[in-house]
Amino acid sequence: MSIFKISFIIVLIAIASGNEFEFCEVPDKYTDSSEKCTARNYFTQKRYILYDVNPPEGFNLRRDVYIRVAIFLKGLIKRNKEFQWQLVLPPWGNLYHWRSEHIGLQELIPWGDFFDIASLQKHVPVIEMYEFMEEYSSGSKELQVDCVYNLQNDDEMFETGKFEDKNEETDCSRDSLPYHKLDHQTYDGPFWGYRNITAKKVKCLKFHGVASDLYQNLRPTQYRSVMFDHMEIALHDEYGLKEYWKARRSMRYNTELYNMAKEYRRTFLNSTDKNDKTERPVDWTKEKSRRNVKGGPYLAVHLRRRDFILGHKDSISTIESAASQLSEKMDELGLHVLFVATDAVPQEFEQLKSYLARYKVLRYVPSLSELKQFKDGGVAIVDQIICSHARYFIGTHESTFTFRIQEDREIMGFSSKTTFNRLCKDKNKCATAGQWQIVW
Ligand code: GFB
Repeated sequence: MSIFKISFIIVLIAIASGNEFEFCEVPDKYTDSSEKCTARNYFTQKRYILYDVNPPEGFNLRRDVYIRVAIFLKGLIKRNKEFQWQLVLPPWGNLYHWRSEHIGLQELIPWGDFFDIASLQKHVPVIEMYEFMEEYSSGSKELQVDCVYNLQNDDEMFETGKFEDKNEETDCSRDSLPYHKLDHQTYDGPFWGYRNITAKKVKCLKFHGVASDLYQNLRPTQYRSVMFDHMEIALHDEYGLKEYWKARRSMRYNTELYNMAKEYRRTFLNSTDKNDKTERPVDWTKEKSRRNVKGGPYLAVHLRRRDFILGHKDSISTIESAASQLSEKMDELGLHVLFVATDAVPQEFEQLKSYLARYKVLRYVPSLSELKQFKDGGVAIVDQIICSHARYFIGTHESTFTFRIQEDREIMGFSSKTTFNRLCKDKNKCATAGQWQIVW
């Protein structure tokens, strides 16, 4: 009899007797605990958590929502070992800011195109949507999620300003709901753009509170898969604390994006990890607290334009004022090279360059093949990586794109005063940027 058959029989005996099975290998690495799992868990108790975010939200707020969900899952795994919990990564797509129409539709993009999945998995068990589809529907082309919770804000709380925790099922018959009943056990809905996914149940939830307040809605003996839509409504359990930074540190980018940024820095910015003291362990769990990173010999700015010009009138500067603030800082630091990460239209970038003719002013422009392969999301990450390696960084007030760069710099070990800086609307007349420093 083969070793596999013998092991399988031992497992069956263990299940039948209800005993703990000593050699079971459910990955305990996520639980920080030495408790053994039961054989029953391993073979039958997989449960899947899915989520989506309000469609207009941009790429970098979505990255923040991932952190909330990852910490939610980590806590769940610690607390409930009966089941084997997995987080299904919602594919990227159809974002308002991704405008490169000439490269075709940017939808159903797996996380692996932008992030390093193995790094995420060192924090919590995640799987790509396409893996979930294979695993869950066992070969069938159709897939049905057991229950969708559509999270909704409680308008009354926003009107009165009195906020209290709430988790209350509510009427789902609003016209604006994107889920529609096809028959008594089938709802269709957006489902990230997949036409072959439906839900058995859709429930609406007036919700106010931290993500872990949603544990009570999982009902794992009833549902094998649960999706939370509008997950941005759930608040962080651990904002800014150690667990937050662990989740954030696990969000290493796809290696090819690091390589593209590295090549650009070397070629145009005279910047290498060795000279800049930005060498890092490949494994994020081995990375240690430090504050001695030097950074490449350039100043980087994130100059957010487009919808921000209207949406953040009180803090967005003119191009002329931005140029004046940047040249003043470069002179103070003795830097002559400026890297500009921006969503500005080409005319605005040319205008900025014309004000800064004394300096070398650069912007990363991907080749068509790079753009086709990594899309607008990948190009934005390359911009962020380059900014995160600069000797000094100046961002845009209240932009989540800027926040993610600041976090990367905190993780890498820059002195915070080189990181938490912002452009002011009018030269030098604004409060300094909030400092969300890393906790190790
Ligand atoms: O990432 P994001 O949510 O940041 O949205 P904010 C901005 C998007 O614009 C990025 C592009 O994901 C990119 O696609 N973008 C912005 C850039 N700056 C750059 C840049 O320097 N380089 C490149 N390559 N791309 C919020 C939005 O934006 O602003 C909200 O999420 C809303 O939906 C609000 O529009 C006003 O936090 O800056």
